[in-house]
Amino acid sequence: MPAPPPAPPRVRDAQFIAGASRVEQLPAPQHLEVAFAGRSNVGKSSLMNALVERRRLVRTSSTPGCTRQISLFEVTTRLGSRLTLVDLPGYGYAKRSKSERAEWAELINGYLLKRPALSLVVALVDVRRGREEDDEQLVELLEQVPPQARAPVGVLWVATKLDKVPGSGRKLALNRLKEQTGHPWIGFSTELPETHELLWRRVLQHLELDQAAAAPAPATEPAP
Ligand SMILES: Nc1nc2c(ncn2[C@@H]2O[C@H](COP(=O)(O)OP(=O)(O)OP(=O)(O)O)[C@@H](O)[C@H]2O)c(=O)[nH]1
Ligand SMILES: [Mg+2]
Repeated sequence: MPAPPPAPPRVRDAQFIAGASRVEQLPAPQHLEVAFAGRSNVGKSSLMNALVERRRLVRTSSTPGCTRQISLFEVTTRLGSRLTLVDLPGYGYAKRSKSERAEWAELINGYLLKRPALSLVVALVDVRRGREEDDEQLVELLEQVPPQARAPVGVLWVATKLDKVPGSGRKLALNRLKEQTGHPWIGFSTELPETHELLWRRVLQHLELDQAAAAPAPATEPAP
């Protein structure tokens, strides 16, 4: 049977806007922001490249601790909506000096707690490791923001590197994570394009962007 045709590209344009090693250096927000958070090496930067359909827009590395700054990328979807994707340094990388880890924690926490345009955190966990203590701390951190300070920030949990689990075990692995944590998971792999589409859909749904085109056409009134 012939393979189904590839999905049309989601992204019209994606550009690097700014990088900052201190929250105060970030430019004022232009659009709703979606931040990618998770342990070092979990695949945040790679996932962003896959989402924006550019191989090397965001720097990645097989060595943990690659991303040291907060980087903002402006994305224009095929339907013309704009949003900002935010690459965060990874947490939990033990081989850094104590002061460096403290600096990163301040940077990540400062961004997550204070950025008014932050609308959604995509929280990444390696499908083979599951949710660990650092990841729990991320949830606790997001709960610290007083509700009156800004609109509530959504969290999407994503299990990365799904290609490392054999095809037959993928659904089971995601179900196991759901049982352990009590919330649903989206599986993702840079190697499995079908997983990119589902994540895009969830992100855009949360931001209420590009929804008109996705909704079924309204039933027309019969002519009198
Ligand atoms: N097999 C496989 N490898 C992946 C996938 N995603 C990322 N990787 C690899 O995992 C390593 C880390 O990827 P990055 O995207 O740099 O990870 P990161 O979370 O941004 O890491 P830090 O910047 O250190 O926080 C790289 O060697 C990637 O090629 C995936 O879906 N499947
Ligand atoms: Mg990175």
